[in-house]
Amino acid sequence: MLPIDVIKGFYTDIENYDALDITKIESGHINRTYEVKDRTLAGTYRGHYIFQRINTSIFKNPVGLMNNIMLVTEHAAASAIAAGKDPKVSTLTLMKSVQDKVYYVDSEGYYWRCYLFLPNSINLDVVEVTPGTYVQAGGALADFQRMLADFDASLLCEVIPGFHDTRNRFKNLKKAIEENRSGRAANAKAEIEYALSLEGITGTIVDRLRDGRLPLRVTHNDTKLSNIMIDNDTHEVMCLIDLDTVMPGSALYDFGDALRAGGSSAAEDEADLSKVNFLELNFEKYCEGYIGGAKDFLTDEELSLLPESAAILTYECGIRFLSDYLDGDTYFSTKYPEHNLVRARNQFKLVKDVLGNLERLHGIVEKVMVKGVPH
Ligand code: GN1
Ligand code: MG
Repeated sequence: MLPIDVIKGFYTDIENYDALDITKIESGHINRTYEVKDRTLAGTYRGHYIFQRINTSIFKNPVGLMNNIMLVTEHAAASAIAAGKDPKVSTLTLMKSVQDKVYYVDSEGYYWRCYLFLPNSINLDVVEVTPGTYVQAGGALADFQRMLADFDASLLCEVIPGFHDTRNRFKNLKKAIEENRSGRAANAKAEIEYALSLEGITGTIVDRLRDGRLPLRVTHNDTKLSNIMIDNDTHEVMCLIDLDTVMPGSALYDFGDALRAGGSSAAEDEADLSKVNFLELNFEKYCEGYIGGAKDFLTDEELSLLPESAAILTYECGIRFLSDYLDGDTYFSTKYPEHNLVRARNQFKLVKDVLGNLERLHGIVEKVMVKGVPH
């Protein structure tokens, strides 16, 4: 339920509280989301908003999280204006509350926020997914990073500390193996052995971030297709949504994670590994969109590690699934007992594909760099 005092808690242009259309949006798994349309007495729509209740059992610092979103959306809006674009479609717009914040705390202590609804928008994954979709997805990430390229990422708090610290994720895996809390380690011998054999890749990104070879940037951390909004008529990309996990980090986190999901021929929990392959065509298309939009601000070091990042981020997710399997499924929700092990195997299959094809993938990056990308 969306309490009326929450709606009244924000400075919107809603006048007609008795005739609101309120729809619960079921697609997100973490926050509670409502779409709110305000009708005039004549029945036409005026205000259109998204209200969300922040899940504070996952996001334990809602004030820091909202401060991150406020800083990032304000900066992105200013960049859009400077580039002659409409800020209201280039980024999300937060409404201020009567508590003089970008959030409202209700009488039960819940944190709420309100965004302007992106006009005439739909999610990128609701239209038919084609190779061109990956050009668009890569372009959306490039736009996001470009708008924030001159933003001081150290101003942001780490919403989930060490989220992509692959070395730390590896340490957690070793701990999970030693403790074997679920008693399932014997079922996962091959996966454990494979995971441990790749310790060498765990420092590739984080070590370079720490010693300054890679720049600290704003990362989105959830660049799946359903978090990219497009115009319902033109199908042109508008912007990325779901800014909860915006944090300081490496551009390679977002590129690698996007390919983890978007480069695969199957869902991340497909158990039949013969169906799980890394698709070079998707990699190439994503590179066209991403490099096309980002090559003027990406460093040579970042460009040189794009293929590796796909392997590292996929590996990292794989060891998180494996650790959770060994811990007894305490983090990711599962539908059957071996679900996390199946996911880990699936991710490791992709890692093998990427590591076995690094040279070809580097060739694709070079080809895209040289060819340039039609816009
Ligand atoms: C989680 O909840 P969802 O699907 O957006 C996880 C990601 C993983 C993903 C794997 C905050 O994302 O890091 O890549 O599952 N998000 C968090 O399915 O842990
Ligand atoms: Mg998310």
